[in-house]
Amino acid sequence: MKTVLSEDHRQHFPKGELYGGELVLPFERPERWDFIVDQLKAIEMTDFIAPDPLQMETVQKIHDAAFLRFLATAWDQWAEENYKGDALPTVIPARRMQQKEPDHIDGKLGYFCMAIETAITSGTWTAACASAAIAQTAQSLVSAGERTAFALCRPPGHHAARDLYGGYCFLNNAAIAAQGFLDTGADRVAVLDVDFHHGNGTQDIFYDRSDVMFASLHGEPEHAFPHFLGYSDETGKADGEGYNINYPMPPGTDYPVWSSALEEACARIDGYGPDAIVVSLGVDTFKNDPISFFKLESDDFTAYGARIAKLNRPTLFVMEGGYSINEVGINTVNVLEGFLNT
Ligand code: OKP
Ligand code: ZN
Repeated sequence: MKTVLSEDHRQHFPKGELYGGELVLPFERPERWDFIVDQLKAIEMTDFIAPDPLQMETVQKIHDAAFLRFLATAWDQWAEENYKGDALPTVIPARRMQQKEPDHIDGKLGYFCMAIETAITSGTWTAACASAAIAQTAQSLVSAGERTAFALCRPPGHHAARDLYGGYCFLNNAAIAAQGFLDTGADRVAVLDVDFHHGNGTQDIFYDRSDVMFASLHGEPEHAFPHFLGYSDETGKADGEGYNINYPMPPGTDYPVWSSALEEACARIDGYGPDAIVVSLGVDTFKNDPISFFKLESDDFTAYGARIAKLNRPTLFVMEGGYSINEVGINTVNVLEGFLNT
């Protein structure tokens, strides 16, 4: 199996994440990547390759032009203000306010965010583009006939919508990969999102489309980020009706419960008959994850990797979350091993 990766992810490392009223060391930090790479090296089942240059045409099918312009220029605009810290939003267009993109960077940050914990730094755009290029390159390997590939994306992507960043995400790597499959001849693509958090961005991007099915297992919005999407009655609209499937689950959910939801999701994906599957692979379902509330054990990751393999479709794994630093590598690689050994 090939793993696509780049050192450019280090360019995104905010000094702080807004959490519990403090700026704390970001949960989503470069060290996560090191633990995953170390574990990939230990299993000796993967070749490492660098991404090809980013193909912006595909990115432009997923994200709005104004949003891409904002991300590309946000840091420079912020720097002109001579603020002391990284770029964080302060004001958002809440209910009954105008939804118009302002000129001032303080307004733009709020206009384009879906959550305010995530800072933009001087290297954020470089890292986000590299992350998307990784997903594209790994997708093209699978489109060219590889059974699977691993896109070791960082920063993650599934909270990013057409015109929204936040929840540590800027460009929606999984959505860009799904679009890449369609542009390379696939008729139908399924995105299976196993990250603890609901993939609101991916859902929103494909909500009115039948060429991408989105299935997500996640913490109930009543209790878990992103709080404002991910209910089970969100089933898609227009052409997309019936192609969006959410499995919200309560605090304390363990593998017997989680895996029965996975079983249902797999049955739906099987019935859909996709030409390719994109797995939004977050391992923050782990019992010791510091910001999540599911109770999966490390061996459970191997088990569900094997279950995904039984779908027997070309499968791309795209890295999302996972914040229990010491186990993020083991749990991620367990999924890949479970898949490869099946
Ligand atoms: C990104 B990904 C919990 C705060 C949550 C943001 C979480 C972003 C998760 N008290 N803050 O889906 O792993
Ligand atoms: Zn997550």
